[in-house]
Amino acid sequence: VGQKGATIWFTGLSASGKSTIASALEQHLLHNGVTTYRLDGDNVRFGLNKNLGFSAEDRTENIRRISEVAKLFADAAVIALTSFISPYRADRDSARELHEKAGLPFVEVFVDVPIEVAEQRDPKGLYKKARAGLIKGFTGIDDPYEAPEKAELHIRSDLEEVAVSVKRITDYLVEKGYI
Ligand code: GGZ
Repeated sequence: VGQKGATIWFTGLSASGKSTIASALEQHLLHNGVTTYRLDGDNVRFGLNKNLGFSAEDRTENIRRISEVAKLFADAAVIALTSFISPYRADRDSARELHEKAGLPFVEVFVDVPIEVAEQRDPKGLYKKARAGLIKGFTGIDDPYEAPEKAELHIRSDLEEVAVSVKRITDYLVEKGYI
C-alpha cells in the first residue's frame, strides 16, 4: 500500500521538449498527491556535476551519477523525473540495469522530434552557434544521438500536445501500478 518509487527517464535532443513534458508531468503528479523530484541540467550540471563537460566520457559520467541519484530517490519511494539528452544507448541501459538490480521500476521515455524541428525551436540559440562552429560536439549536429530501441514510451512532441503526453505517461504508470 502507498507510493512506490520509480524513475521516469526522459531522453531526446536539446529542445526536444523533455523538460517541458517532465515539468507538466510533475505538476500533474503533485496535484494528485504523488511525490516527485525532477533532476535536470539546472539542478545537476551546476551542482553535483559541475566538473563535467560534454565529451563522451563526461556525458557518460554525467548520466552515471544522475542514474545513481535517481535510484536513491526511487528507493525513497519518490517518482524521480530525469531530463537529460543521455545520447548513448549503453549509458541509458546501465541506468536501467542499476534500477532493475535494485528492484526499482525504470521507464524510458523517448521525446522524439526531427532535428529540423529542434533546430527551428532553438530556444537558447545553441543550434545556431553549433552550426556556426562556435560550439563543437553539439548533439545532433556534430555529436551522436543514439535513439532508443526499447523505450517504454515514444513521444513525438511536435505532433502531440503536452497534456496528451502527460496523460499517456500517467496512464502507463497507473497501468503498471507504479503510482
Ligand atoms: C548538447 C549541450 C552542449 C553540447 C551545452 N551538446 O537545450 P539545453 O542546452 O538546455 O540542453 C542541452 C544541455 C545538455 O545537457 P545534458 O546533461 O542533458 O547532456 S548529456 O545527457 O549529453 O550529458 C544544451 C546544453 O546542455 N549543451 N553544450 N555540446 N547540449
